[in-house]
Amino acid sequence: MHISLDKHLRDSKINHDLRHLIVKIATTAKYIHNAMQTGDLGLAGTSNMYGEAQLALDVLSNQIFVNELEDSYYTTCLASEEMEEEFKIPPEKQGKYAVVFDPLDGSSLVNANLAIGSIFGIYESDKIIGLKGDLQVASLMVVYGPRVTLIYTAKNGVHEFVLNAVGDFILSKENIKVEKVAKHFAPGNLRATATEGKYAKLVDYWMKEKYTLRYSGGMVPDINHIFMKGEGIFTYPSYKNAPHGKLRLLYECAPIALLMEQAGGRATDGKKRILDIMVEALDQRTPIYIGSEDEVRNAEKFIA
Ligand code: P6P
Repeated sequence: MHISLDKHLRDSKINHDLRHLIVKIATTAKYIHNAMQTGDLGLAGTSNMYGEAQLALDVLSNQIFVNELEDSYYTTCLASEEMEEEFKIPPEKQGKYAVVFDPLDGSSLVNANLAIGSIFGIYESDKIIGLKGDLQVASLMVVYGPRVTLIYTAKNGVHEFVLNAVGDFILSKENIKVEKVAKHFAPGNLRATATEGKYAKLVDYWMKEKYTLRYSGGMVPDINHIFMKGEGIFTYPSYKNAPHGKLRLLYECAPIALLMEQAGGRATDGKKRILDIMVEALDQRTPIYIGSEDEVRNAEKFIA
């Protein structure tokens, strides 16, 4: 018997509002997927037949998520990689949850027809600055690939759902674990090996040990590969041009770190747990080493 996302959330005794919020995000992701299939893949500034300014897909995706989350009546405030400021929900529409998201991570890969994704973190809060990833009550990512899949945790383990032909997300993999010895590696920011000798040694180790490279340039599909294989390591280090790395703590690293820890993996900035890092700014960046626990600890020794 097929288990829908809503039924899985009910069976996990997830409270009414959080359950509806997660289902709302999943439903909205279907609109984004549709826009990706049919929408303008160009840059903002083009116009459609009505002469309306056409939105780049990531701007359009952000707009769709903001509208749907505001009208869900479950949110207090929103923050997105596509917005400079927090979006405060009007009092009459206020709920309990702050939602932070990257509406379309890796959107630059769309015109190469590579897989991309959406990432969400959910906090029971009416503000965002001062939070830590550990305080997330749930996080999820949607992978727009040959199949559209959604992976979520509400601190009840990690579970994957696949979008079926009639538009329902159906349970496809329950209690995902990342506990096997890593054989795959996803070394982001290889340009840093030119100046960061410790990172160069780490990458060299993986190559000498004949790890299999799996890196697409999209964090969501690259992390999804680790969940699906049950092993692997994804890294994106800092370097002189980006002393805090490239990836965002709030919108990318913290939601994905919660998923990885719930699956038994590890996620750090090379020293500190990602989920322990205080959010001091919306666009705060962090280096990230994430995946099979032993592999991440091994990587930490190289870059210490
Ligand atoms: P680079 C996509 O732009 C992104 O934010 C992540 O999805 C991805 O892991 C990373 O940047 C890729 O960065 O430097 O390899 O292009």
